[in-house]
Amino acid sequence: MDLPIERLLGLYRDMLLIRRFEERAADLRMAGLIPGFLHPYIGQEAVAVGVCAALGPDAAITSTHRGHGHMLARGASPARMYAELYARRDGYNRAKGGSLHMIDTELGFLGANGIVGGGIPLATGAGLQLKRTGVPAVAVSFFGDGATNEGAFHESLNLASLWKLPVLFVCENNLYGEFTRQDRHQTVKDVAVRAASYEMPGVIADGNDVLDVHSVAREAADRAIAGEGPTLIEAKTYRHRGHYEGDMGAYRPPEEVAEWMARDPILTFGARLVSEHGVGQEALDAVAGEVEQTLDEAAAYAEASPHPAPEEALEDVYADSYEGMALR
Ligand SMILES: Cc1ncc(C[n+]2csc(CCOP(=O)(O)OP(=O)(O)O)c2C)c(N)n1
Repeated sequence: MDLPIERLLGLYRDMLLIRRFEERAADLRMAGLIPGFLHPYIGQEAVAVGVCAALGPDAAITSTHRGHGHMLARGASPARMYAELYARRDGYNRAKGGSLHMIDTELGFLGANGIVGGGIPLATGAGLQLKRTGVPAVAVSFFGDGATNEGAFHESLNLASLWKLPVLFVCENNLYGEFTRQDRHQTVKDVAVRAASYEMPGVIADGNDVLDVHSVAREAADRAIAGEGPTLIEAKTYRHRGHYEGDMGAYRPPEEVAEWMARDPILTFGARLVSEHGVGQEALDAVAGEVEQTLDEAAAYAEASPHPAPEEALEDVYADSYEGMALR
């Protein structure tokens, strides 16, 4: 798939934005400015960016506990995301979501989710709604290899296949579920083979190659929109850091980490842009400069945002009505 150079640079920029957003968030947390846990997405950027670049404006997306990358790839505001991480009033969810449960429904981003596998049935329901209303778009669920052991994964794939729903099930296989190697929690090596049980295509993508992910996602989305049903995409990738910020990852062999670090999705894509697409190093440096400026402004916005008042904790918690129906 040939993408124009501006789009390729856009993919590079989006991956770098995710990487630097999280590296800076980790520093801000160390400095005591961000409360709570962070589960870094660093190393997996090509998956979110490759998939989201294949989606139209009506797509619905569900995410995981590692959700910053998916949300930024969908085009969310880094400033409002930092404000949410800082637990400030101008954050996406007015400090009630935090890192683990950030939502932007205007972008069709139906939420990061602390429940492993929790987003999979939500995306399936969104796919049902897209099909019922005839909107030519897909619902996408991102999840990890560990989530494919959950009942919700199997129930969702079964119904999505039976009803030919326009859903992309995107498994980011980073080889570990929390601190447990994949071969200690699953009999299968390739999660994609699980698609066979539900008579849907199971496709493996190189999760460190943004263009490969993009073309696999584009094909799956085209099939889904044509009424041919869901696809299970397994993107093989690796997280560079621990399960959460602060986990030193002692359970991973250093050779394995080094091998994957050498295949860093951003460095390899940058090198390809230079060698295969004639992009100058100064153009990549300019993108990096823009990303830093965006994040400087985002952090300043978050810091300037007020803390919510204690009584605001009870706002936006319960619905007063639902589609015209009064609730009690
Ligand atoms: C239903 C449920 N069970 C267990 C947990 C604890 N937990 C949090 S993350 C995680 C591992 C998830 O692994 P995976 O789905 O592969 O995602 P990854 O962390 O690799 O991105 C577990 C078991 C949880 N949050 N929810």
